[in-house]
Amino acid sequence: MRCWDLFCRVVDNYGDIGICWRLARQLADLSGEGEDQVRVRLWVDDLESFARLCPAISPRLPVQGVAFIEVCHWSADFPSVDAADVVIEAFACELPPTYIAAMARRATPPVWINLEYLSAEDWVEDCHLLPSPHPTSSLKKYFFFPGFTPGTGGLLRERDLMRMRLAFDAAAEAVFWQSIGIPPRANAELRVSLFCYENPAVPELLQGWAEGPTPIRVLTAPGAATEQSSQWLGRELVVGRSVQVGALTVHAIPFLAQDNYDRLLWSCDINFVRGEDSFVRAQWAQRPFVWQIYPQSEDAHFVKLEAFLSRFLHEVSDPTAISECWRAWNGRGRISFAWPNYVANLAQIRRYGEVWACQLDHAENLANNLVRFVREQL
Ligand code: TRH
Repeated sequence: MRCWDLFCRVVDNYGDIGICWRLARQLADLSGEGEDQVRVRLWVDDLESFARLCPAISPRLPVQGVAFIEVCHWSADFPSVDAADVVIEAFACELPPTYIAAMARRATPPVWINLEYLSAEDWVEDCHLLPSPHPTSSLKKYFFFPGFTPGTGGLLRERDLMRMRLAFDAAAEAVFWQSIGIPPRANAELRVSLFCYENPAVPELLQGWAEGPTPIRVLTAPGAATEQSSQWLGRELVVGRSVQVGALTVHAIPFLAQDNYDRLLWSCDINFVRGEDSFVRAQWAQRPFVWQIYPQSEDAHFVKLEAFLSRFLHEVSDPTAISECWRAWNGRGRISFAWPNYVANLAQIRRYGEVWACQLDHAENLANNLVRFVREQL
């Protein structure tokens, strides 16, 4: 049995803890034997944000056990603890100096890994698993890059995800809608989830939907999606209530527990997602999705966006329906011009998403890749 310490700082938003929580659960769920068995301790500096994704978390407890994981509050006065066999520093979150000293004191140095952000760019394969010596000790840190190709660390995916996704049929979907207080689907209604950063294209998209020929119910996530929808409507949206304008019904939903957010993605016809984790989950959902990438200064994020588009659309004969819509959603082009072509091709886009997810499913998942790498180092 090996002990793994996973460190997570919530910088902003939910991606940091969303990814760390998935990784912790997937590591704890590995069916390894002997030394490949994993005991996970997760250090998180912001338990309030964590509790939104996982309601079983109590923000007041310094130490608690959830889903076979020891969850510890990472407070300013870090306790004196023994360092684990494997240490994962998520997104260069900077480990406490006393913990680094404990790592250096071990007879066998721990395998120290910095988990990086996901990117579809080519350079990722060259940098994946590069070591970096620590300046004042004999410790070494490895950079572990998630990615879409076999030369990278792969993607987070539960070992039974595709089976669970397949088992989620129309009856399960109906139960899910009822559980979050959404009425059954009306005939021909298009159901859309909307999770985004502040985005100038939101009002234009809502206006187009309200004036369009298809009945659409949009489920807005807390934050920018609900706030911008409220502004467009000229009245505050109340969670659980719907407002109708023309063909559009806007319905604000609460922040869902992470597993329920997955079910939401599985249940909608189109998902607007953002950042990293919801973007990956939308791919596993096998439903058409539109990605708003995390914006960076000097438009650096467009390089990442295009890198993903060229991988994703590699085998699509006419990629413009998707690429024009995604670019417009990210500020390049008009969403009202791109949307009609997108929605006209929805059936094909959906079929293509299924093929894409099956291709990704053939690759090893991130947790298994991590365990294999650790085994090679120790
Ligand atoms: O919240 P995000 O914008 O996180 C981002 C990205 O990770 C980005 O790369 C990083 O640099 C930045 O944070 C700091 O989007 P993301 O990555 O999709 O994470 C959202 C998480 O919240 C994801 O795990 C899904 C979860 N979620 C729920 O559990 N319930 C919900 O109702 C919603 C809307 C999201």
